[in-house]
Amino acid sequence: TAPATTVTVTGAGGQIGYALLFRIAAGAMLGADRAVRLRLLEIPQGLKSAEGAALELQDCAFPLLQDVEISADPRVAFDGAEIALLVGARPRTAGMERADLLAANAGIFGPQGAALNEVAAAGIRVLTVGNPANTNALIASASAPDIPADRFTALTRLDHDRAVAQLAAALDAPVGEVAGVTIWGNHSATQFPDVAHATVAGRPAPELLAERFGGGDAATAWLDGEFIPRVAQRGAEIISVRGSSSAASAANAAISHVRDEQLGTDGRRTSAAVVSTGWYGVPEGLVCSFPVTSDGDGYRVVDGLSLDARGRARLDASVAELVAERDAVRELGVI
Ligand code: NAX
Repeated sequence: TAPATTVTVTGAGGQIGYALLFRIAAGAMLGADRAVRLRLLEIPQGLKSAEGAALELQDCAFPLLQDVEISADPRVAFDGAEIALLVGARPRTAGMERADLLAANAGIFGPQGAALNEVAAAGIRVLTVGNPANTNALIASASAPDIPADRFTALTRLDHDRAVAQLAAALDAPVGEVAGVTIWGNHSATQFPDVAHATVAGRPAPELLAERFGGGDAATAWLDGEFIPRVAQRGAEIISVRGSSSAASAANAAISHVRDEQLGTDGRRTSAAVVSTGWYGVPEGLVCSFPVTSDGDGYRVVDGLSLDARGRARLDASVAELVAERDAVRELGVI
């Protein structure tokens, strides 16, 4: 049997952590043949909650779970890590400006990036879930100069899966028949969920939407007026209905993201935020969501998909937000 894989989860005492740990330990992320060693990072006030989760993990007697360690020190929790899920972040509180939020998170993701640089395993891959996810990933990557930038990604898979589900529902099709959806840009309200190259049961989604809504213009009106806002604001919808933010679906998306990155997608396209090297005109260095595939050794951006004027404008608007976030972080002297 292969040696156990060391997986570090930050914010492990939070609600996404609670929805994530048990599935990782059960083999949902790396497969039923890979043992895992869990390292949980929390801040002091979150340690008890992480300890409680660790007790329950023990009670599950997962055959794949080799051990669980908890720490409030990133250099301990990231020691030997092969996969890191950066979930813990500073949430926006009332009256907090964007610059304050970026600064508070820079104070988390900067030191965590530096600790990863120092103590993680050579093959480390890092997924940032904590918001603002794209820019937090950028900060972590910039703070880890010895780790190749393409090892850092941010989660837009939840947005992707939401888009797949909404498209399937609109066309009354099984979700498994939907392929080729893309989330472009920032994991924020400016994101662009794009179905221009999507297919449903092998047929182009734009054609099916035109049939469903009675013409191409009506289909575009639905995309702009209902589909995109629904997907982009689904997080707020969940909060208003559930009373707290998405947790199980976010954990599920994080697991799918890492599983596809580690085990491959068999040519299937998905979405992930990766460090741009200039794809689709997105400035180099920004952590931006793109269409990606994985061969089991990290994500590769699918280049050369066409964007019409409407799509280009939407991507440009989201990229402008990423540039503004990067510039704000630069002004703070963090990157
Ligand atoms: P919770 O508040 O339930 O849990 C966060 C946990 O992180 C807490 O236990 C806290 O003590 C811990 N923490 C805070 N600072 C830390 C640090 N420096 N080191 C280690 N741990 C630290 O939030 P939860 O609902 O679990 O959400 C976690 C993050 O995911 C939030 O930033 C949230 O905005 C983000 N999300 C991102 C999504 C995405 O698609 N990218 C979707 C879901 C979610 O909204």
